Amino acid sequence: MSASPLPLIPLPASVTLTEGAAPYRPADPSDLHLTVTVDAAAGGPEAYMLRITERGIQIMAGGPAGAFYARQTLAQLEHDGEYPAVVIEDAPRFAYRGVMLDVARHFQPVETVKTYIDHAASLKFNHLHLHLTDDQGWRLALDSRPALVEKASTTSALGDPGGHYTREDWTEILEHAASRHVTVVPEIDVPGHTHAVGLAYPELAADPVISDLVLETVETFGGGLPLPGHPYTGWAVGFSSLKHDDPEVDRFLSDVFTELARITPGPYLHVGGDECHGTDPADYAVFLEKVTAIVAATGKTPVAWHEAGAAAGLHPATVGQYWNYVQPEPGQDAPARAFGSRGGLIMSPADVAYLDMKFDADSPLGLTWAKGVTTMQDAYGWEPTAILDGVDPDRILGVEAPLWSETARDLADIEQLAFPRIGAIAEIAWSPAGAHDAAGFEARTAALISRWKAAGIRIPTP
Ligand code: TNX
Repeated sequence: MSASPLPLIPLPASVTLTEGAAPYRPADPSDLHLTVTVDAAAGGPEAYMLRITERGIQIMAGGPAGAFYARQTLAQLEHDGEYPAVVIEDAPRFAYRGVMLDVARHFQPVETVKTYIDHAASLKFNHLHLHLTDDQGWRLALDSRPALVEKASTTSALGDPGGHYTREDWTEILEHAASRHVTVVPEIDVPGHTHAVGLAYPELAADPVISDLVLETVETFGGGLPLPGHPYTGWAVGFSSLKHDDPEVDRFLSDVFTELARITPGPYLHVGGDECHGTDPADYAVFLEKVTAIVAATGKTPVAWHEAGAAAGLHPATVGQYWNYVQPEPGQDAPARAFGSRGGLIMSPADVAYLDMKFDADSPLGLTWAKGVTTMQDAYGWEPTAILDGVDPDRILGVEAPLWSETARDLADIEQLAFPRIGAIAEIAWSPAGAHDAAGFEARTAALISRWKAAGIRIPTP
């Protein structure tokens, strides 16, 4: 079917309403007469079948994640204590369905991260990428390098207070994510976006490179120029770099990524690699080759922003994360394409998938650099396998919606930027390619918005 009359996002692979059957109304809302069977024969680990009859609810799932997703679907189907009589057979299109939260520009407390995990998991996302370090702060305590949070975590962008996650906080986030079948992908961004590292280890940091882009950003948004040894609270990018050809930097990378691997259960460690405008391309390539080799040696799979694809000797297992546009700018597609023959690609085109772009020109929240305002139609109207010519669709691992936090100070800001566009990315990530249907999606979104609001989620009123 092309459009579901039911308020389901993401749209399941198959929805069949049982003709003539009355909705199911459990006599006792706390007892749904629910049977759950988990059996690999029911499909992949995330697949499920959900059958609702007048007598009760039956779930058959390929694995515990599938049973969890069946319950998310069930929650969207409930209306005034009733459930439609329906048979749903469902499985995801993409294995990697991610959201990203930037907790470096504005630190976010554990509770906020947990709530965002809940929001994402309810839409069947299964990865949370945490951007843990940037020029403005280092947010994860590491035993091997305690000075990082001691000296470089106390402030945020706009001069707001900072913060960091202790090891206990980190465990709490990981456990909460796991309980929602969400894998955490931690990012330590190198060699650029490292002004904060210089607060703790001045000897590792190269001098800031003040480009025209930096001057322009400071002119438009304020925040002043970055000064070595002083916390940076603006949001210019591309001025900082770790040194090259310095054995102390190698030791730093090895300490940081080895410890990160030890405290992270998931398969991926993100090494960043974006916007190194002040770094010589040859030095950049050597750096990315080194850091992806360090990560691979820990047994984890490195992930890097797509610029890193230009480095010929990148570790061959490295996954690329594409963040240029749906129509790639000249020179952006070649490095991204190079991941087709490495670890594959996660697609985050900035003009459609960046939840920190403004949803409306008048809102103080959000940025506009990625082709201005990103509407719901923009967020829904793209095809992840059609962006990079010459990359086999099988090499597209999935989709991720980043939310950078230059303007997002707290959960209310995050929710207003994310909702309802996060639903569009969820559907692109989960639903079959052929099921996409803008009119149906709009109707389903309208139906869900009132529920999201009733659940306390802050959603901008159009
Ligand atoms: C670009 S996209 C960045 C971030 C900014 C973001 C703001 C990418 C890999 N880097 O440093 O926060 O724009 O939208």
